[in-house]
Amino acid sequence: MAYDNDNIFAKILRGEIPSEKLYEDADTFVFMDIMPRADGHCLVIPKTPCRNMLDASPEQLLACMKTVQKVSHACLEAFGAEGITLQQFNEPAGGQEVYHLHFHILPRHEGVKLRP
Ligand code: DGP
Repeated sequence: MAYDNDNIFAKILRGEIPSEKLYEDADTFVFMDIMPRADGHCLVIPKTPCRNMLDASPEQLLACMKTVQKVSHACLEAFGAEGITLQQFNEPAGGQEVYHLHFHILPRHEGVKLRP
């Protein structure tokens, strides 16, 4: 499937719409989810165009996963979390709503459910 340059996360990367940035390096960008399902719910995205995991390059996946691990450790400390749930959706049938590859980092506490 084609990549749409006007998706919301592409606009965030270009600075055309604001976001609450948590972390950035040469290859990835991390910002808070606008509809958090847990305290500290954030999104890791590659800086280069990529619709989702199905068309990602190995380099994009590696860069994202390195950042996921780094930011997950930071979330455990910053939010006193006891665990992390990692979510990632692909295509409409897979639950994807924004068509730029992203990984949800959800800090978790024992016995606390994710918000709907
Ligand atoms: P999904 O593609 O199903 O992973 O859902 C997209 C996620 O992106 C959802 O958790 C809400 C979040 N989101 C959508 N629009 C914006 C936005 O403009 N800013 C931010 N920070 N997050 C957004």
